[in-house]
Amino acid sequence: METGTAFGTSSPNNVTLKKWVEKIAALTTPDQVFWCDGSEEEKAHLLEGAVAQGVLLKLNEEKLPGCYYHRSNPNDVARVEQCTYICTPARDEAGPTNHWAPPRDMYEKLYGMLRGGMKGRTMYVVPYLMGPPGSPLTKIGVELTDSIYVVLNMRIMSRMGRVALEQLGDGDDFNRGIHSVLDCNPERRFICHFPQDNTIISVGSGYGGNVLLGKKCLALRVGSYLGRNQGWMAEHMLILCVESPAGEKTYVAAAFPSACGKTNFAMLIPPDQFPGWKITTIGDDIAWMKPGADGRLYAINPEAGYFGVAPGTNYKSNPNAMRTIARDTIYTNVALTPDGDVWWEGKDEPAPPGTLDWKGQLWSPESGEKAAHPNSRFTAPMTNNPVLAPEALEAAGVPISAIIFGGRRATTMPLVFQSFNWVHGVYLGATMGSETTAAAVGSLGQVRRDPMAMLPFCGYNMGDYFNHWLGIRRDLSDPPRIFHVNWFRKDADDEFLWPGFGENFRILQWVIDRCHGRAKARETQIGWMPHYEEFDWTGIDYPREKFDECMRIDGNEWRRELISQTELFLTLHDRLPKELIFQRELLVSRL
Ligand code: GTP
Ligand code: SPV
Ligand code: MN
Repeated sequence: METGTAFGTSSPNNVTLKKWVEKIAALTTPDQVFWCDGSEEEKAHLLEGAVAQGVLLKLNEEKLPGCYYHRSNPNDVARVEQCTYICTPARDEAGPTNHWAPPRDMYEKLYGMLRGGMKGRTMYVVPYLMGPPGSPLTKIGVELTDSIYVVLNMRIMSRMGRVALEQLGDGDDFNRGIHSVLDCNPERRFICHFPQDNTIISVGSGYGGNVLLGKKCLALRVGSYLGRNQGWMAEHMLILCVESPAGEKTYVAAAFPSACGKTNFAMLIPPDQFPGWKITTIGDDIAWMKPGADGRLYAINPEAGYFGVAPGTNYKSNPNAMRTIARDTIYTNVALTPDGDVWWEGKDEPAPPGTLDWKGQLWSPESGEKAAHPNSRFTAPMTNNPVLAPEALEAAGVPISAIIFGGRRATTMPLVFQSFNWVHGVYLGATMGSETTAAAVGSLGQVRRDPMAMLPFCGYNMGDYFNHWLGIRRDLSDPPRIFHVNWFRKDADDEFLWPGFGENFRILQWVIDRCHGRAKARETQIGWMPHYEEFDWTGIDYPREKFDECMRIDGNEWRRELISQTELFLTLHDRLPKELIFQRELLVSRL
């Protein structure tokens, strides 16, 4: 084995880590092993290499300083839930909502595929932290990968390099992640988790959530398993801070399924009619939460960057995201303009002639195809965000006052309502439904149950997960209030009934006012709901009739909703907490 460059040659003294890296190198037989330190010099070196290999294309330095462009294999553009496994000794531990395989069998199969799999390539050793350095919630991971694209993305999405090795010291408590693109064959694509071993193995993909192992694999699937055992929660949630003109800060976490508005909500700009109000971002995708000594629920964002949906992002819908991705960003599967700029459906200006689509083909609006893949993404450091909350960088975490659940629902679900209490709120999360999106391979626009937006991400039995949610309440003397929202309800003409984006601030304001005991609500069959008068409607033409339509509880729609919820409960019957069955009965009798 050679170490052909001055970069990447210095390995740390940690014996456990070194032995494991040697073992995997012996299995995968890369041409060289490259130890990442996370430095600026190393970044420049890696970028140069990625461009030379054609993995990345340098974008227009004047328009997009420090930005790069990547096209993935067209067969590899989203998460693959059917190839994602939770490998626990007993099938029951993974539960009916996860794919399962016995660890022994899966290790054997994966090691077989990995044998010699990195021949001719470099194996990068990527040490990283999920969470701010020094936070008691922070976890250490090491990802071994043969993808330079993964290294450069992990560098943005996590605290990568020396900082992680320093926190590890001579310890052996780190997540072991192995990733190889192999030949990027969908038939040989597996994303496997071994929660008991704190190990992840991902083969056959080079895309986002399948391969940035700190994100969905560690921070959610393995994280949720660790959290259950250690008394904390790993959730698919954004975290934001609402600051009032008087300087009052309220922290809110919200779980919306993939491509259902977390990044947008986390960076929201209040409408002009609310001067002095400010939203700052703590996180846009993942929250780790733990009850504090004061009985409140504290949250950190384990990530350091945003891997966000490009289509639909523009200076009107999300100006803060546009500013965040104006520099030092990697773009994946968007369209490329002739002057080295990027484009996607729903960007501010139309695409200039000569634009190439995400597959590299000459594109025009008449082609009838999308120029950018619907799941095309940007990877940007969170420190680029003009409204980054300073708390995002601090180890202590923020006390959460409200948890919001929300799905993408054309019907049934009103714009906003509040749960009666914690158990009812857990029921709202547990029974959440949402239409499927391009974030995962499969059919689009089908309503499915996606409990707490965690269906693809819960690393153990979903029934036990609900129990964990209920149990956390015991450590909270001041629990967050729980709400449900739906920005996506449609009218008979298939138009959204609610303008969404920045206007969501109006809803958020009612939510925080409820938390502080300042806003009124009426009791309905499904929860507490606001009156039209509760909102400040200045600056927006939103008549009462439209609001009523958006808030309507339709008996027939709720009948279907209950049947669909019951199907999930039947699937989970043997571990479903009785509290949730009672909640269902109460709802039926109220309806
Ligand atoms: P993941 O990164 O996949 O977990 O997604 P996310 O939840 O962060 O979703 P994101 O904020 O990126 O939004 C996904 C899509 O929904 C984008 O195309 C947005 O433009 C659109 N969207 C976000 N918020 C709203 C809203 O309030 N109303 C409407 N109609 N669309 C929205
Ligand atoms: C999601 O699908 O929820 C994402 C994108 O946040 S990925 O990291 O690809 O899973
Ligand atoms: Mn996500």
